[in-house]
Amino acid sequence: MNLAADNIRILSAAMVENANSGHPGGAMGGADFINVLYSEYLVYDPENPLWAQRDRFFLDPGHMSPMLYTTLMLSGKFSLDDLKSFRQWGSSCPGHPELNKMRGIENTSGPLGQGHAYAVGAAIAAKFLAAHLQNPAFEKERIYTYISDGGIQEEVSQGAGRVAGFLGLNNLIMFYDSNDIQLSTECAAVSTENTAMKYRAWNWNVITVNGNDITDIRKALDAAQKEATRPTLIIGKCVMGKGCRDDENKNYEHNCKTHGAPLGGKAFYNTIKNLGGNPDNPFVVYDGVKQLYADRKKELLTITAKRHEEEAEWARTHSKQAQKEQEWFEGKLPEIDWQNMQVKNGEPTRNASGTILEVLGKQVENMVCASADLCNSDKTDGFLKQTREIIRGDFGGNFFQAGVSEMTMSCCMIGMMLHGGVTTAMGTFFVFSDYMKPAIRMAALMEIPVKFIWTHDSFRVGEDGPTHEPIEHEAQIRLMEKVKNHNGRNSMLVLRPADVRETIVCWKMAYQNILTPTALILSRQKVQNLPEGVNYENATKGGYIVVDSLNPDIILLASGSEVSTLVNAAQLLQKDGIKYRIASIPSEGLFRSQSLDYQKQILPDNIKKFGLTAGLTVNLEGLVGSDGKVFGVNSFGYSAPFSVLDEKLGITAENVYQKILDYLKK
Ligand SMILES: Cc1ncc(C[n+]2csc(CCOP(=O)(O)OP(=O)(O)O)c2C)c(N)n1
Ligand SMILES: [Mg+2]
Repeated sequence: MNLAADNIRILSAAMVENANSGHPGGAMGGADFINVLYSEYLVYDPENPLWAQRDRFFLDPGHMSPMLYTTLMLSGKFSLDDLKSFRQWGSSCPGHPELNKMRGIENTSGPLGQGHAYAVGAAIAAKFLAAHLQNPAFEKERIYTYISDGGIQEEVSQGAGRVAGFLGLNNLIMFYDSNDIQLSTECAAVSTENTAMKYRAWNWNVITVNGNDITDIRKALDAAQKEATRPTLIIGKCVMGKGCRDDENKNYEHNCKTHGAPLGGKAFYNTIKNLGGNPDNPFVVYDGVKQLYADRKKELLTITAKRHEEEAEWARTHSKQAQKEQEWFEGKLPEIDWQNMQVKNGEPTRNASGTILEVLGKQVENMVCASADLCNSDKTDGFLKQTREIIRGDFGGNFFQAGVSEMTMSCCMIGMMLHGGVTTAMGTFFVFSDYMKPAIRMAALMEIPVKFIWTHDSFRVGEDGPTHEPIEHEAQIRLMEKVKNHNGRNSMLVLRPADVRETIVCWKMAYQNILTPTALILSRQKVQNLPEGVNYENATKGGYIVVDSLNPDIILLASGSEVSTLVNAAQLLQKDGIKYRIASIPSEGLFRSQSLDYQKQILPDNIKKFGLTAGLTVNLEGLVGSDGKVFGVNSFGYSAPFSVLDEKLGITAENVYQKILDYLKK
């Protein structure tokens, strides 16, 4: 076992040296734990990486990727050549691990703190599936995660720790690589907290061990596996850069310098020698280590053969649930009768979403909906009405009360989907999407189709004032529509529907989008329905005509509630004999993905265009063209009733009409 850990250390250091960039120190300290985990504890099927009830390992400090790649290489998922291409163009070993379940990488990691929070979500998913499918196989599943000083310090760990303890996630086992060193300083320079006491206060089982001692690690893992009611934190006191020697062959352990740079020349040579390797040919796997992992593979094949037998037996006696399980893991969702969805006309679009969520709550058994303590405001309580809350000891509900922790909620929902078998949506106020952005970005990068339900979408929040009034948020989030994911798609779908009927179509798109995250941006205030005759189905093109005339003099365009403001302003134009077209653009990103022909059909070049937005004018500047005009709100909002704000900020039919006339006169 010690030979294997040293082998992981040698290979990790060699990968970084070979790439001439990377992080050797942390990986070398963590080698003992990851070796014990993969060679003795983690239960996975060497022949089926997607086995639903496999144990999962979520790495938080992605910079320690060399130890993960190396261990996965020993487990047969990577080759030595892969390790040699670490951090190079096209390599399967990018600098920080990127989601690749077929190769045993359960999550993308790098932004510290998020990785272990996904693990909390995955542990919830495992318990949810055990309860909802009544399948005991999910009770055998363990979620392991690995956190470091950086993750412990990141704020999201506060939410993840609280949630895991509160829900009593005893299927969650977290190893904390407590090496007292971080990137630029020793940990003592920034913290004196008692981490063990902190986690104990959150209802965790906390065990402190020598993180480089195999016997200690085994004992802790054994105890963690037996824990019946709490998540376990194993605080492993690890030695940063274990085995490292410097240029002069002096001890180079416990040193920040090994955090993020190759050991370099002489130091590398001395270190590899010290660890028993050959500095001139470090990319070698020792025979004994090969044997260790070959033996483990055999063992795993026996373990999983037995497990698969039990599962097959269960499936025979529970054919309906087995069928469900398969569909849930394939991501198949029940057909929803969107055509006949009933919503109340003239209501806020958040209310329409609430009504839709009632239907989803009734019909989508494997859906988990969450809210960050705003369910009665963001209307996710429509969903809650149909189910009950997930609580400690009862995972038979479908609603996750995340508490006031938007980023934790986001990570948990992403983690549930990384686990598989569930689909997720979550609500909060649009302005607080700021607290979620790091997780939104990761969902977009990993292509996880979570749904974000953001209500209170403009200054029309009103009396609560500028702290609660999103101004720049639509522009911010629409940037994600412009970023392509690695499959060439818009990395996110962002929809802001114009009225309750368009909300149905947008929710349908969100529901059916299983390739990227989707955002629904919804109004707090009532929105009048668009005129009769609108073909709402065209919203699936991202932008479409809602009112038209022959040879229009001007095209008016907007998203969300401003479309109906345009409809009212246009009625005044009519009196002046001005002919207009009104386009609703719920998603510029989706609209720009249509054929150029279609785009020109809706927004031809030779007609003047006027955009209206309750946010930054940049929201629509790309749509109106260089001679177009956008009227919007380019300052923070104010505290006042929203009808007063409408007047003061000029988002009224009368004022917009005047602005259109001014523009036409130019
Ligand atoms: C959210 C976030 N902030 C900052 C960083 C940059 N960063 C990478 S590792 C690290 C700290 C490393 O300390 P630790 O987690 O203890 O890892 P070790 O030095 O022990 O390898 C920092 C600040 C990051 N990756 N993510
Ligand atoms: Mg550290």
